[in-house]
Amino acid sequence: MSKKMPQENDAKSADLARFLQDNTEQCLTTDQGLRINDDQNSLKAGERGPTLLEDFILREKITHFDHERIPERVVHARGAAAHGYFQVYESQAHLTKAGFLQNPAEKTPVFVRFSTVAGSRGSSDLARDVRGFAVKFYTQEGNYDLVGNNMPVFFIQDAVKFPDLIHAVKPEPHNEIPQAASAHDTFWDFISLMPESMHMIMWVMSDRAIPRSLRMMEGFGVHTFRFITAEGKSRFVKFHWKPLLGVHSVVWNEALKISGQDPDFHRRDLWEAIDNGDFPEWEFGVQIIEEEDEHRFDFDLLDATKLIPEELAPVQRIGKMVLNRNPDNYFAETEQVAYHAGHVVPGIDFTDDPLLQGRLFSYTDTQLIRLGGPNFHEIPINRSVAPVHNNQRDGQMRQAVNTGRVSYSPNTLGGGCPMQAGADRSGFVSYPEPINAQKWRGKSEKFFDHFSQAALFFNSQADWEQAHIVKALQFELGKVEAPAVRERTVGMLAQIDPTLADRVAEGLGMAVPVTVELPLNRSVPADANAKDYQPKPVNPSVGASPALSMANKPADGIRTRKIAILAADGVDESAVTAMQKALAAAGAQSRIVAPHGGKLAGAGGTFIKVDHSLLTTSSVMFDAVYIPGGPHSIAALGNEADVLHFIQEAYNHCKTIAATGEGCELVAASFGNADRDGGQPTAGILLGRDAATDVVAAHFIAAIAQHRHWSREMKAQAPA
Ligand code: HDE
Repeated sequence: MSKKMPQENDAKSADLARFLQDNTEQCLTTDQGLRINDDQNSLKAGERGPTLLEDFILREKITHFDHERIPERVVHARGAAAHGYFQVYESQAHLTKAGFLQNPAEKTPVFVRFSTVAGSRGSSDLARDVRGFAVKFYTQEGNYDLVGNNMPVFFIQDAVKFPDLIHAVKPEPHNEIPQAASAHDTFWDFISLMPESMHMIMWVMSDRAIPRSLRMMEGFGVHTFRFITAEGKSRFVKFHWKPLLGVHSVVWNEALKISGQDPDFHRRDLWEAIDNGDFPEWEFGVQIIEEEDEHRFDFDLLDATKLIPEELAPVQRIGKMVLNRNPDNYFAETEQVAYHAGHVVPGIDFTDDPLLQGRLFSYTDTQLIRLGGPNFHEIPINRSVAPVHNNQRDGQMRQAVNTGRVSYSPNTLGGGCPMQAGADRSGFVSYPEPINAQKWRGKSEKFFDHFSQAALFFNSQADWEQAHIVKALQFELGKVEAPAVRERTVGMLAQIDPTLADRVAEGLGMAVPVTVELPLNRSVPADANAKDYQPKPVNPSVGASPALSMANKPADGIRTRKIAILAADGVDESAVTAMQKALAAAGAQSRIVAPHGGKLAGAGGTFIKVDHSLLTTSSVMFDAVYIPGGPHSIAALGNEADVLHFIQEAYNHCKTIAATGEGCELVAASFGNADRDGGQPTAGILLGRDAATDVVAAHFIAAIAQHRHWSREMKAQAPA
């Protein structure tokens, strides 16, 4: 009998149980099941002798190791994923025949992978970047992949520009610098020549590109898709994911520091939340556009650089997704999962969006190089729960042992199997969209309104959000060395909003160019049949869309937020306990941060476990800070430069800071008279010198729920 390791034995559960009972059976073996006697020494000629080529055990082990890496994804290489389920609230039969959207009692398993786009597999989670939000639904009708992003639009309108975009943003080819960053010449050179990218540029320069947590991001299908009913009626649909924890971001200075402190910040946050039973949840939303309204808008529904403002087509929340299980093995699941924009089920169909159409080719092609052959659908994470029957055979790493001699259709020798389902047995039927057109290389006129929705986005942001966009552009363009690239980009920004361009130019110490050099690719003669449309100025009717601002997302309590409690020996332990209790009751997590690890001796003689020494963490790892009293504790903390920096940095990042007892003196020592701002209390600073801890805790919790206190940002700041 073979002596496989239990985890490799996925079929025979009785064998597995027996193996688990009897640990002595778990001997180390070769891949052929041969028991290994000695795994510490290679086979040698004599005590000091040369290693023998004969050592097949050594060779098997090293050979496997040499082949352990596969090509990383060309984009979205860095990711983190989780298992969960999706449930529809009520039948959507009036919109689509998709099986997983019919029955509220049915839970459809999902596997969701979040990612950054530009960085390599080992890059930081906190890069300024769009995040991938890819959901694989394992439905009874086959796998459905909604391969989206955390931003509702994209840089380019046509798939043919994708390799150019990615080449431009990736590290520059001569020196492979910079890693996971768009702040360099080639990216902005490309962008400055692509006016269609301006709307997406507003999004990636906003704080949406530096989320507080993957659990606090929206998700979007980006393209317009179709829903098809059982009667064959088609409607246009845009897909949304709305996180129940709200939509929150960090600030750029914080992102830079988190990248050093914990490059796995998002990955760890997702893992720990699921491990703690704080399961991330999103509602699934749809915007529906009737077929007859296709041309109702100023923009083209097929243009992926445009969104449909929620004020024009409300997002209907039709179901919920819960992520409740971490992967068992990163490589087997998160790395080997293969999403594809073309994995659809009956009831969901494509539109002619030229970006989407190109994606339908790309995803299978990329899996072939990444996963090594055409059988990647047999890797456990990619397997459909619906039975698979077809005449595909053979190929690299084929797992299925197909029996019989028939591998073609039509056949009689195999009883005609597998048979075509036909539409009446829910076989997939493409929507019969009528097409009567000339071939050409070009786009419709509405695609050329590049600036109106960029202006819509900018106009819809709160003051602090606009300020962050301006700063981000100053940072990115400040890293650009070629003056002409900076000028062209600022000229492009002036097309969106002259005040935006002025503010960015001021920070760069340059003037806004009076005329914008037209992008090079526009000077190329158009296809003989195509019309030569030019970029249009901002549509004067553009207003604001409140749904686009994070400031308008509903407040959502402090569930899963992380709060630092700064303490040293002699801390007032009753204050610590009262605060910990209040925070835990609100669903938050508190951590004791102290000058040393191990335990603290409280003023009353009890010991408190330290979670982090000051060396191993910093304020950027937390959402808020509490400083309890205790004269000895405060005296000790006051001697630590790291403590003062911790408090100042939390202040500068607009986080909530609370103190009780002598803790208030430490806050004052950190940045002067911080609780007063022109006689008014400073937002988010709660000092309760003589107040009961639970009273301070109630205010603290309410203040943390606001996420950040942006009014502080406009004031002069201590250096962080
Ligand atoms: Fe992708 N994209 N993409 N993309 N994409 C890939 O497929 C591609 C686009 C998105 O966690 C690749 O398996 C082209 C838009 C996500 O595994 C590749 C174009 C959107 C992920 C590919 C686009 C996305 C990918 C690389 C322009 C948002 C990660 C590895 C037409 C709607 C999925 C892979 C995961 C991954 C091609 C544009 C989302 C090369 C050609 C727009 C979330 O096939």
